[in-house]
Amino acid sequence: MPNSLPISQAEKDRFLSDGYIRLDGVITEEELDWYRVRYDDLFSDESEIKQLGGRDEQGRAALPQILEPHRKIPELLELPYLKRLEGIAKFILGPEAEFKNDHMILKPAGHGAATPWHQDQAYHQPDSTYTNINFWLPLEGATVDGGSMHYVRGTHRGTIVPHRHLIVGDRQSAMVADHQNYWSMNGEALDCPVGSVLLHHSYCMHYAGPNLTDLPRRAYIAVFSTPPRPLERPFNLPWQTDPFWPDKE
Ligand SMILES: O=C(O)CCC(=O)C(=O)O
Repeated sequence: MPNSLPISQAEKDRFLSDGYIRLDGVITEEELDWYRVRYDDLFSDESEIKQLGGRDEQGRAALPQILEPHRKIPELLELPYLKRLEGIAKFILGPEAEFKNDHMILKPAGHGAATPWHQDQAYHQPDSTYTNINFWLPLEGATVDGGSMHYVRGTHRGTIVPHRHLIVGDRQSAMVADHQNYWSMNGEALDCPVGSVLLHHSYCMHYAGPNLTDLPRRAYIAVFSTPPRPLERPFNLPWQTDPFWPDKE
């Protein structure tokens, strides 16, 4: 892997203008192999898994997730891949950008469900504005049929739209933005070849399709951010305090 950052000025400008981008040649096969082994180890421990998408009619986990894998495997933070991401994050957001957290979302072969359209900002504390970049790495690459990501251009420059929980009353379940069809009509789907990574801004509206292939889609997501900027008037994000919102209205 060359020492120079795998991002050009033109790619940075496109990220700032669109709110998302694909970068190629960010991780080697050898590094991916390291992740693949740890990934499967973590998912073999049922007690670590959170259910982002509940279970399907056959009782299978639709969207299993591991939160903060670096707490289980601290070496993750020392890997050259994460150092590379840190360099990219600083290049885009400035020297204050640093690692914030990570998670893993598995879409099991053949039945991994869609991750609904949402903004990551819907999960964040309402008293601050966050500028985060999610680095979305599918360990064997991802096609659109295999559950790759979709984005709506320019949405990172807007505000937080209303959200609710995918499963009413279940705080573990995914956030779902209002008007899913509208976002689908305006979204762009991106393939992500092996070794590439997709980046999106925390206000960017995004979605990942169901996994229709016979291979699992194993995504490792690392988040980098600048310090949150406190707001004089906090947002009101009722779904954060009331998992039944807006069904009780
Ligand atoms: O991997 C997925 O299915 C969704 C990822 C996502 O929503 C994110 O990285 O913010």
